[in-house]
Amino acid sequence: MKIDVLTIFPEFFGQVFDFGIIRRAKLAGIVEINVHDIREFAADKHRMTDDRPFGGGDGMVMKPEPIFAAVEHLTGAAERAEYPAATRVVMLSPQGRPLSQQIVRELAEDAVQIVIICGRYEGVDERVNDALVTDEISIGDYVLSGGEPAAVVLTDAIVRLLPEALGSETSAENDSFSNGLLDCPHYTRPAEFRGMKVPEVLLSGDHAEIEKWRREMAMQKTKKVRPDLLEGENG
Ligand code: 9D3
Repeated sequence: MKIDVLTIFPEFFGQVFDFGIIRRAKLAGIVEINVHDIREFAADKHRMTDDRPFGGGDGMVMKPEPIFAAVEHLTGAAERAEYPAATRVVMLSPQGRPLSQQIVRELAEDAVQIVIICGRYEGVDERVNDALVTDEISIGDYVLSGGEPAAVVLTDAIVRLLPEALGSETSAENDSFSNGLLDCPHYTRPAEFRGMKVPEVLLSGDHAEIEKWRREMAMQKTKKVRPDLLEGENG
């Protein structure tokens, strides 16, 4: 898979994709991640990426031309209708569909190339959404200063699902949300720490009882903090 991030703050990403599973996936050739400065695609002499909103109002709007030029350069197609098969262009914005593990799974399974556009200012010229974007996504109901942190979240969630990215040490099938429940608590040595004891059942060696306990704890935790997960199809 190829992931291309479009941003006016390329330095923001620094070494953020150079650790853990993402680093390993890159080294194994499972994913290629490139960050591009939208300014590099601005044709005017001041390399302007934003301008004042038609109709008035506060703040600035990201101009369409540099984003169209960047997406065309990266996908080889001028508009959504002409993208190569399995190309997705994601707009990260507060107006998007809330990100879920289902959306992450779909992108990880279907996409060969994902272009991620990080918005800034008050917004992006709507013609970008109309002609280029295949998926407009929000990462939740809180206000960020731009799409960059969301691009890190989305990239991380996708890459770890790519076949062979996780390796043998762990499995995406055991994740919270893939079974619709939050995870159970975990313990390691020492068996007693500052008077706090590890639950007896985990020391018992009775694997059937341990499984039962873990399922019960996961259910209790989910009921308490995420009852919405038990109320239907959410992941
Ligand atoms: C004035 C109205 N605001 C829209 C709700 C303006 C505005 C706030 C924040 C415009 C852009 C932003 C920057 N946020 C993102 O680009 C963003 C975001 C977010 O703020 N929350 C959750 N997910 C995302 S994905 C991109």
